[in-house]
Amino acid sequence: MNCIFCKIIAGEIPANLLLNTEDVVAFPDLNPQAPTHILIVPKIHVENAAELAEMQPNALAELFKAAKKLAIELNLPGYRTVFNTGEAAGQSVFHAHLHLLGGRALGWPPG
Ligand code: DGP
Repeated sequence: MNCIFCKIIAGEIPANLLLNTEDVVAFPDLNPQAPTHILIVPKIHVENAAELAEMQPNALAELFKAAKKLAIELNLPGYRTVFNTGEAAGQSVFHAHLHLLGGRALGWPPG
């Protein structure tokens, strides 16, 4: 399967793994939108968060637990977690991933 995140999980493409558990990996986004921008990715290949909820709900919870752990480690006073679902919402990699953003004031509504 030609999936960039599956290749990172398999160690075929290098990434700075900040977390590597049974179900989840986390690494910095290549194109950061904030001083802290980490991708938290389930090891199972599913297209989006809703599919992950159907296929492996426990891994979905693990993504949010990982976000909390990383935010504490990085001393973030607050953070934003985002799933982009579908091209119209900006999804470009079709392997589910949770964006963890922080380290600056984050405006609302998002763009
Ligand atoms: P999204 O647009 O929501 O599908 O987010 C995909 C993100 O993945 C995007 O912000 C850039 C990031 N990305 C794409 N390819 C790579 C890669 O090879 N390594 C890393 N670290 N991030 C990547």
